[in-house]
Order: sequence, then C-alpha cells, then structure tokens
Amino acid sequence: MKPELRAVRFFLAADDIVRIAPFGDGNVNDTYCVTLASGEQRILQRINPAVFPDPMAVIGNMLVVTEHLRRFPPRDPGRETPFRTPLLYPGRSGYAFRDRDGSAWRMMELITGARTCRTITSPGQARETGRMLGLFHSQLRTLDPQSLVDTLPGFHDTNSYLHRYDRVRSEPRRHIPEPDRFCDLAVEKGRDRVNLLTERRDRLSHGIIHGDPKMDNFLFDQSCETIVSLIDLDTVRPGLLLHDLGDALRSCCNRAGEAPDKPGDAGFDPGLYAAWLEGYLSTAGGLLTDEDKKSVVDGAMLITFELGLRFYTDYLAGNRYFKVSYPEQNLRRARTQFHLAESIDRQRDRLAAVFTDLTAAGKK
Ligand code: GN1
Ligand code: MG
Repeated sequence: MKPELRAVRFFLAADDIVRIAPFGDGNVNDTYCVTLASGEQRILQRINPAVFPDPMAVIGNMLVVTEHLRRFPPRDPGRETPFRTPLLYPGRSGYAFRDRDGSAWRMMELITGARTCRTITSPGQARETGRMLGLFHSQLRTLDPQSLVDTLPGFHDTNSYLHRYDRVRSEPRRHIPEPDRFCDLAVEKGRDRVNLLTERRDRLSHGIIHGDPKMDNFLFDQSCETIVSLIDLDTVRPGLLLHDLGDALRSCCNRAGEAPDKPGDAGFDPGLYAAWLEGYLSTAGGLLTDEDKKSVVDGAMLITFELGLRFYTDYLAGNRYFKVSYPEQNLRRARTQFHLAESIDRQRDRLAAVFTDLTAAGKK
C-alpha cells in the first residue's frame, strides 16, 4: 500500500476517499489533496523525518498554535474578511499518523476559495502581507513560548550553517557536483557578517515567530488583494522577530520569485519594501525596538544570504535536505538568493532611509 493511502486510512474510512493527488510544492514535506465522497477536500501532509528530527513534535506545535489562533483570531479593525486558521482533523488515535519510516502525517482543512500569489504584483499586496505578519506576531504575544518544542534545532543559526558549509566544501570531491565560483565568492563576501544579528540580540525583540513567512504561505482571496490565512506552522518557534521580517521581505520584495529562469533577475524592490513595512508597522510597530528598526535591512540581507548558503551547501552535499526535480536546482536557488542579497546590499542606504521616513511620518 502506498504511504499516503496508509496515512489517509488513519484519518478516514475507505468509503470516504475518492482521490488523493499531490498538491503544492513545498521544499521539504509532501502534501496531498484528498477528495472525499461528499466533495469536500482536505490536505494530507507528510512531515519529513530527514529534516525534522521529531516529526510528531511538529504536529504537536501546530496543534498548540492552531488552538491559540482559533481562540484569539488575528483581527484588524479596518478589515471585514476574517482570518482563518486551518483545522487539524483527528484520526483513529490522535492527530498524527506515525509511519514505519519515522515520518508523521497530519490531515488539515483546505481553505476553500483561497489562493497563493507566489510573487507580488502590487504594493497593496506587499502592504497586506506586512500587515498580516504583524497581526500574527501580535496575536502570539499571549502564547507561552514554553508551550512549544524546538522542532528544528539550529534553525536560523547562520553561523552553524556556515560551519556546515565549510565542512561540506572542504570534503574531497571526486565527482560532481562541481563547486560554483559565483556562490563561492558570495559566501566569502558574506562570511564576516553571519553574526550581525547575534551580536545585538539583547537589544532586539524576541517573540514567537512563524519561521517561514514566504509568499507561498500567505493565502489570498481570489482577487489576490486580501489575505485570508497564513499557513505552514512547521517552524513556529521562539526567535527574533527580525528573522521573520527578514524572511518575509526577501520573499515579498523580489518580483522574480525564488525560481526565476535567470538567477540574475532577482532583485530587491524598494517600493515593495516601503509598502510591506508600512503594513507591518500598522499592526505590530509597537513590538519593534529601536535596534530592530535600525537592523531591518541587515536582517533581510542576512536571511537572504543564509538561505543562499543553505541551498548551496545542500547542492554540494548531494541534495539531501531540499527536494529537487533536477540536480542543479539547489544551485540555481542558491544563486538567486545570493543575487538578491547583493541587491539588498547595493541599496542599503536607500532602504535604511525608507524606514527613517516611514517612522518619521508615523510620529507626525
Ligand atoms: C523550506 O518546505 P518549505 O517550502 O515550506 C524551508 C524554509 C525555506 C524555504 C525556501 C523546514 O520551506 O526554511 O525558507 O524552504 N523549510 C525548512 O523556499 O527548512
Ligand atoms: Mg515551511
């Protein structure tokens, strides 16, 4: 029996299942859309045990956060569309099916009528994304960080990613994959900056973060203007708010997306950046310290560099972490992020001025 069928039978009776089809394109977990005889559709997801050492804990965290967000839904006085947090469905015994390969499976509600907008086309969408992440952060202030398990030790520890890169890069390589000169140089250029946020962490704001607030994880309504949900709670954890801001900005402000035909097309758009920040400040400005405000550009640059480093290391190590459909895919992803990091760096002064203008305007 196929694993997805084994898993789905934990949650549903055989008669209920009409179809199980692959869904979405996450980089580490496997997702399926299950159609029921009633016509209802649900999401079935396998948590990858090669990435998450304790996949059951990932589902446990998701339950905790889902329950909190359903009890205290993020609310924005100016908007009518309610924010929705997908339900988790229980199975025969509990909310997780543990398979023999160590993976854990869960079943969730599919938010009908919602869609992803992989790349931004307007400042309005950027503002909306910033606003939604701000609401998410604010709403999780009342959740005890101790109620969450660290499901991915070392996540966003840029220094440890660099150590791993150094180890992998220095291994004797008799075969492909060939190292890439552009990526090698990008790593050397960024090497001195891996501790940029760690050095100031006492002055930065800590809270429960989403961990993966990229564009794909914001679900919009059909008009692609209003966000209805923020999904993928796999990496929710206590951390620096700037880690989330950095990750959301690198994803939202790059019109080329994570997989452009030419990695050199990646670029950081200052107009989208301004709109995104305006949105975030409107719902969560009070959460940021002065040091956060001074460090937003550094945070965006660092997380972009970090993701480039993670993709490049995985390419060199033989694509063991991020799923690929061809062997150079992680290399191409890495180049894209390194180009983006360069673009942020080139515009550093201009981007810093955007923030100063926005906060000055807010004070008036
Ligand atoms: C991975 O699997 P997915 O697509 O939700 C990764 C994130 C990266 C992202 C880049 C657990 O997320 O950290 O930012 O790819 N998740 C994990 O697309 O490593
Ligand atoms: Mg994710």
